[in-house]
Amino acid sequence: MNINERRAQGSSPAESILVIIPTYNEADNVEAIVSRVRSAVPEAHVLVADDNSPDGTGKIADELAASDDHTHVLHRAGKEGLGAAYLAGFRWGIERSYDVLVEMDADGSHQPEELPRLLAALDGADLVLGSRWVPGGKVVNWPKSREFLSRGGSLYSRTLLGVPIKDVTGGYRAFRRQTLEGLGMERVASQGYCFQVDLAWRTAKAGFRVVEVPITFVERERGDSKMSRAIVVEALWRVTAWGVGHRLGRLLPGRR
Ligand SMILES: Nc1nc2c(ncn2[C@@H]2O[C@H](COP(=O)(O)OP(=O)(O)O)[C@@H](O)[C@H]2O)c(=O)[nH]1
Ligand SMILES: [Mg+2]
Repeated sequence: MNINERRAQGSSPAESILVIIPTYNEADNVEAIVSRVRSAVPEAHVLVADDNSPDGTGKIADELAASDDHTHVLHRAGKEGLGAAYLAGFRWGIERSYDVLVEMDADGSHQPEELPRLLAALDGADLVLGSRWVPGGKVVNWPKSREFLSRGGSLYSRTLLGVPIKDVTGGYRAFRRQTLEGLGMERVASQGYCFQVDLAWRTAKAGFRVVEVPITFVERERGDSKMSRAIVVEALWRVTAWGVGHRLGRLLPGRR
């Protein structure tokens, strides 16, 4: 029985949803993104996971939380990367027993208005990925260099790791809590954007159902991207090391 049938029967309460938004210097974006999420999916709760942004993002988030019982803030001591912020956000949400945990950027690239479609797809999936690289998926205003990096990064990871996912680096995702609980999150060390590859790969390897839903990714209009050479280098070496380990493990008898 799926969740809609259970709801129709009244045998289960509606699923509780937490949208986690990591922020570092997003003072120009945080208010708009929280308000768009709250309008698009009014029952969802929002957790802003801020790494003590020097531009005061955390303070703005506190003000939003003070006037809305569905908005929460997780203050972290300093900049530790996207991966660490999400892991802390997931722990916060799991402790409070949210059924669904969503990843979303603060800069408007992941449109909250598309969230209902991602959540609907969770009916037949354990992880739903908002995907730029499936039919119907798009990017708007992205420089060609970023598109090349993203498509290339997805193709490299997909081929090396053998994951059947077209957009394996994307960061607009909806996880069932049980999926996250089954991934061995305490062993995740990825800091930057290869965190997304890491989690998608773990999810597929654990045998969970992964579904890609086309999204329109819109490049940010305000604030700066945190993408850096160090992030690309980390992704490249980690994915390569995982891929080689994975392939050796399959070649050597007795090792799986
Ligand atoms: N808490 C936290 N958030 C981060 C960090 N790095 C990036 N983010 C957030 O992650 C999201 C995606 O980052 P962004 O710079 O837009 O990356 P891009 O879209 O790949 O250019 C944004 O909401 C950022 O504020 C970090 O070290 N800590
Ligand atoms: Mg961005």
